[in-house]
Amino acid sequence: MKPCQSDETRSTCPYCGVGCGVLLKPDGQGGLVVRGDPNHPANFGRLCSKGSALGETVGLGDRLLAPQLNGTDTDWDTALDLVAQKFTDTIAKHGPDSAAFYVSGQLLSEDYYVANKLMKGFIGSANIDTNSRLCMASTVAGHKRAFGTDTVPGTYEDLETADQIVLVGSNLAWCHPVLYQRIVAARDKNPNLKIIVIDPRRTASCDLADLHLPLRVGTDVALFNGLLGEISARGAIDHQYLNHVNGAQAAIEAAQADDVSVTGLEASALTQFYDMWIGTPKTVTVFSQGVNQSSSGADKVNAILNCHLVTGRIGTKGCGPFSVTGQPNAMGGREVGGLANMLACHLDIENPDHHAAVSSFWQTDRLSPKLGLKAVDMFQAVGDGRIKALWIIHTNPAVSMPDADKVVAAMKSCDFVVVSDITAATDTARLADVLLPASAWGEKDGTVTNSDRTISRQRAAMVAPEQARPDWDILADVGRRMGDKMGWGSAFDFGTPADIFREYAQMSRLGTTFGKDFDISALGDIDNDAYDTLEPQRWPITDTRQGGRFFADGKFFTPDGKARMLPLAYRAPAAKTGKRYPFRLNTGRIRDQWHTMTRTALSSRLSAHLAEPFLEIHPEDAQAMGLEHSMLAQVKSPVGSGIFRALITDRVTRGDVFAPMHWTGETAPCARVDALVPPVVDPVSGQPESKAAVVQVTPFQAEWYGFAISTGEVSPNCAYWARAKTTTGYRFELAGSSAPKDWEVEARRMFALPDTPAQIMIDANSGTARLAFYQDGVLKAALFVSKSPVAVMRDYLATLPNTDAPNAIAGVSPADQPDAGPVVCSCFNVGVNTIVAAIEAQSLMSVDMIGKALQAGTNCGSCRPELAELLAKVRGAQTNLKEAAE
Ligand SMILES: Nc1nc2c(c(=O)[nH]1)N[C@H]1C(S)=C(S)[C@@H](COP(=O)(O)OP(=O)(O)OC[C@H]3O[C@@H](n4cnc5c(=O)[nH]c(N)nc54)[C@H](O)[C@@H]3O)O[C@H]1N2
Ligand SMILES: Nc1nc2c(c(=O)[nH]1)N[C@H]1C(S)=C(S)[C@@H](COP(=O)(O)OP(=O)(O)OC[C@H]3O[C@@H](n4cnc5c(=O)[nH]c(N)nc54)[C@H](O)[C@@H]3O)O[C@H]1N2
Ligand code: SF4
Ligand SMILES: [Mo]
Repeated sequence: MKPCQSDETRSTCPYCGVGCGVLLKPDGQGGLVVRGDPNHPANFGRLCSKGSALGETVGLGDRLLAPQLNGTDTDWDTALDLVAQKFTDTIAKHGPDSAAFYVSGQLLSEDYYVANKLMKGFIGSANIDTNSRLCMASTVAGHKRAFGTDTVPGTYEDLETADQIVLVGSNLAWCHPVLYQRIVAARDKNPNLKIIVIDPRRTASCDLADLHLPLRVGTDVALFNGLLGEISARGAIDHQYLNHVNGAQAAIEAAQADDVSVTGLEASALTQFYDMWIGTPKTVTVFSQGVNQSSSGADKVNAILNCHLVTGRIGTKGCGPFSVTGQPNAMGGREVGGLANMLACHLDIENPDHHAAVSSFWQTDRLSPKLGLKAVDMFQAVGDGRIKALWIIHTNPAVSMPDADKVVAAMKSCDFVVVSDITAATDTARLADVLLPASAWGEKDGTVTNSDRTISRQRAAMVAPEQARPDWDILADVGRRMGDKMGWGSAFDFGTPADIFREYAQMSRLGTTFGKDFDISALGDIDNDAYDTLEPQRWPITDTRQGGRFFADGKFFTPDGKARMLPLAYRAPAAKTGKRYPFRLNTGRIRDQWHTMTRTALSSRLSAHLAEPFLEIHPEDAQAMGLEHSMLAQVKSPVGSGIFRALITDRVTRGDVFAPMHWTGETAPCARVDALVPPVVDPVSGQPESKAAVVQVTPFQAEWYGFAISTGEVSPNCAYWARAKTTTGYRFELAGSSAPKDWEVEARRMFALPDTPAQIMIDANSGTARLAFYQDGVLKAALFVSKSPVAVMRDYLATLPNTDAPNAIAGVSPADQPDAGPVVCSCFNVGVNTIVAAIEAQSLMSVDMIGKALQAGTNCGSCRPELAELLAKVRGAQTNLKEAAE
């Protein structure tokens, strides 16, 4: 692989916490050519499907290009004077705690630092919380309880040097794909590397698994208590290491008193798990949202840490607990103090010495003395009027917060809502009084910290369009405008991200002063050139220490320097299933979309993988309610409702259903999953229980189903619709509970094509309608309607707009043009039908053979687990992964 060329910019991928290095080159047409950075220690040149498609998501089509006041463009002075004035007036009248910032683990550390300094240090309230509350808070709490600090002990190399990797509540193949690829490569070298997946669902990550434990949702504490009891019973305790640990006896007794049968796992599977875990010293336990997003999330984390502490398996090569971060700067946010219950640099708000030191460092007498409101409480306070001025930056809470409809209502009722985003087309941005145009990833400079504490530079490869400005710059400007009147404007005199980074790095020296581990003070005097060329490096970065692992030496950051094991007992998820709500709703991610899809949905390649929101449901559950393949499922919970395409699969167990979190008011308003999730939180971490709502599922009684393609905007008016980008425009799935009187009138309205010539076939008796609209001889839009789920060749039809397509109305491809089917390999655009046909015709026997025949899976590798499943399916094994897209 070629190293960075002179015309390329070295930066970091803006998606997941793997933190891959990317090399960027403008393509001259407003896009970017993106490749993996062969010299970056996170990915060594690899990228996943989302990273590879970054270049397709930087266009200006949807960009917000000027500040807006109540939906009308304005200039920066007007917008920011108003923001500063409103926040100043609000805190003068109602006190600092009437203001709040809700920010994001996708902010750069420099953005985050300024937001935190402004709110905690000068507005004087700790009401700054972040979407990391929905993501990492349970891990932060668990780490602090066990280690006295929020620190990931190990490094990515541990995944390659381990003899066993246990994935707990982590779908690494889809959510941290480059780490998954590193594991695949490690296993090729070391066939003895064992993989265990602990997840109620059979996910793509099970492709590699030697053992899959489909435990009941929420029962991880019981499982790891079972393991701890067994470690003790088998005499596998590391007594020497226990000299550095408190609480072992009590933790073991509590574990022995717990009941592992709540996991629903068979005794033989449990024994196999115990044998494998206890018998393999070099074990890394990777955990993610199946652990964190739970009302017992912090306990789940500590249950895992207990097992590593009691065996001394921590901080050595190939060994340790490993919380993988979700967002690109989730870790940086924790370092900078982005959460409402911490100060910057791992210092504590309520510790008077820390408070005094930070006050002195920032030269402020306004530093908040108490904790602020955590995300769920914050939006409740917005709803009941305690918070009157709210600034939301780089996150979309109208979609991603639990009880999302109530969050929307809270924002609507709030006196003053500011939103900073790169687009106005989000559910949250639509609720803003003031909307501020932020520079996007490809235009921003700063630093991020990934899952293994490596700090990397993001560097701008493009110029920010029109009036867009970096988040740190907007925040600092408001800080100066407020401070000029209140006497602290100079605290925000930052000219560049390097100025902020220097101040932050200097501040981190306080960490060492107070016996904390986070310290990057060796970078405190970094000059602008050195900041520009900063190489990825793992903290701590001090005069005496660079990177490395933590805790093998038995030194912890608790008052007595010892780690703590905690006595834990299983607690069931807060909501109970019963007659009214018999199903448990699990939620999470898909391979090719990022969260609320404001960027990934701009790529037609990424949108072709799973083009529609879905509900995974077990075949027997579906059959019992008469729900058939391709029908829609109506889902109701105690707080909301939704409609999803039924995906009937034994990937989920009976009684569980799973839906992705990605769809929004913009892309499928009926399938916003967080409208169904109640605002229940973990009592220790405040993290919402996003994966364990209870719901009722029934077949949605559709009077008609539709499929549409269009080059332009479409305005559906029906109970269910879902939109996906195509190379030629959009495709829509539609369904309604009552049919319009006249399909031609409705189609012309929907496509805004009042006079365009059309081919029309309507059969009132059978309830079918087909309409294709042509302008100047090319297809502009088409609609296919039927009483049952529409059977047309969707992926073929999606390619037709803007061509002459004389037979579009047939809905099927001519015999000489086969339908490729839903995309599996998004790098080379290879569809499921093409792959199945090749496997059959060419007797392909391996994923590599598929690669040789079709290129599929040979670039980013993200689709390799699905190729393996397809292969198994065609070869007769019982798998059905691609049903999601069929
Ligand atoms: N493609 C893609 N990748 C992403 C993201 C994205 O939006 N798209 N987002 C990034 C972010 S911010 C995050 S936080 C990470 C999340 O990464 P992951 O945590 O890997 O992703 P999820 O799909 O949310 O959840 C993982 C699994 O937890 C399982 N689970 C649910 N309940 C339980 C339980 O009680 N116990 C156990 N053991 N498992 C359970 C689910 O079935 C699911 O398969 O992904 C990051 N990477
Ligand atoms: N049910 C359920 N709910 C969940 C989860 C789940 O698994 N299940 N997962 C939770 C987790 S782990 C997470 S991390 C959250 C994620 O949820 P969110 O943070 O709400 O999702 P994003 O789509 O990443 O929102 C980022 C927003 O920032 C905007 N943006 C992009 N670039 C910039 C920029 O440079 N500056 C600014 N100012 N804005 C920018 C984007 O357009 C977008 O609107 O969702 C949480 N919600
Ligand atoms: S694994 Fe994919 S999404 Fe995550 S940082 Fe790397 S390229 Fe980006
Ligand atoms: Mo996350």
